[in-house]
Amino acid sequence: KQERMAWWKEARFGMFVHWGLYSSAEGEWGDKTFTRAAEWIQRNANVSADVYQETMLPKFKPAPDFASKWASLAKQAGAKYVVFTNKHHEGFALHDSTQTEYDAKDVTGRDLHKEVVEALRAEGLRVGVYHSLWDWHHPDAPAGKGAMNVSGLTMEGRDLSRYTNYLHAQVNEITDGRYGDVDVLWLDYSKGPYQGEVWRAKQLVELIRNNQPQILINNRLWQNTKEQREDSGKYWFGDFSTPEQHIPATGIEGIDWETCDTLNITWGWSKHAVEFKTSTELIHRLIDAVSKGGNYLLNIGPLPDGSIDPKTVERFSDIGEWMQINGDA
Ligand code: JFZ
Repeated sequence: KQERMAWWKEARFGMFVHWGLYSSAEGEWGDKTFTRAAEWIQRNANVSADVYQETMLPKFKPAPDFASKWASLAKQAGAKYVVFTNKHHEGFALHDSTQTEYDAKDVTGRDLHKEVVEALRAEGLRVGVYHSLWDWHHPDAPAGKGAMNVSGLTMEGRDLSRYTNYLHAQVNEITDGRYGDVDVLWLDYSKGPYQGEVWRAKQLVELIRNNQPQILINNRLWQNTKEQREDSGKYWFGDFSTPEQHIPATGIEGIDWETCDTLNITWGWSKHAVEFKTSTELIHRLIDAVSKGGNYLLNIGPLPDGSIDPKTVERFSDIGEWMQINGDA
C-alpha cells in the first residue's frame, strides 16, 4: 500500500470538480434558490427523476474546450491531481455507458469522460474519478425525499441487487482500462444501513483492483463510523480517509487522509453561492492540512457549459502564485 500511495502523499494538493446536469440548474428551481449543496437540487427541491431529466437534459450544452480549461486551471494552481464527478447522486454519467442512455454520449454525442481524462493527462495531472453510490435516476436504487437524510430511504418496489449490479457494471466501465489508468476512485457515500456489503463492497473492490492494481480507493464505500474504527483497531476501510470541510486539529494518526473543501458552501455551481473564502484563507487551509500530514482537495463548481467563473479563477491563480514561490515543483 505504501508504494501505491507514494505519489499521492507527495502530491499534497488536488482539485475537485463537481459538474453535471445539476450545474445547469445554477442553484435555482422555480422560485426556490439554493446557496448550499446545489448539486443536491433534485432532492432538495423535491423534483421527480422524470421532471428533472426533462428539464435538465435540454440545458446541457458543454463548451468544446471545457476540459482543457479545467486541466490548465489545476496545473497553474500547482495541483497534482484532479478528481471529477463522473456520476453524482443525480445518476447522469459523463462516460459512454452501455448500461443506460442517461449519459453524456447519448445526450450530446460526446464522451465527456474521455475528454476530461485526456485533457488531464495532457497536462501531466493524475486522474481521479468520483462516482456516486446513490443514484436518483435508477429505478432500483434506494429512494427518498428531501434533504441530506438517509433515514427516510425506502427500497419498496425496488431491487437493490439489480441496482448493485448496475453500480458494479458502471464502475467496471470507468476502470477497465478503456479510459486508461485511473489513479484514484472516489466513491460517495455510505450511510446508515447503506454501506459496505450492502453494496457488495468486497466484490466491488476486487473488480476495481483487478482492473487497476495501482488505484487508490477512498473510504466512503464503508461508513467508517467511530464505532467501526474502534472495533477494527488500526484497520481502515479504504486507502485514505476523507474529512469534509474541515482539517483535523492534530491530523489523523496512522491514517492517510485528504480534506475536501469548497470555495464557498456549495460543491455544484449556484448563482446564489455565498460565504466565499478568500485566497488567503484558502492558502492557510492548504498549509494547515499539509502541515498536519494530509492532502487538500479544493473544489470547483464549473458553470453549465463547463467554463469557470471569475471568482474561482482568481482564487486558483492566487494559489498558483503562492505555489510558484513556496511549492516544490
Ligand atoms: C457528499 C455529497 O453528498 C456531496 O454532494 C458532495 O459530493 C460531497 C463531496 O460528498 O456529501 C457528504 C458525504 C458524506 C458526509 C457528508 C457529506 N459525511 O459522511 O459526513
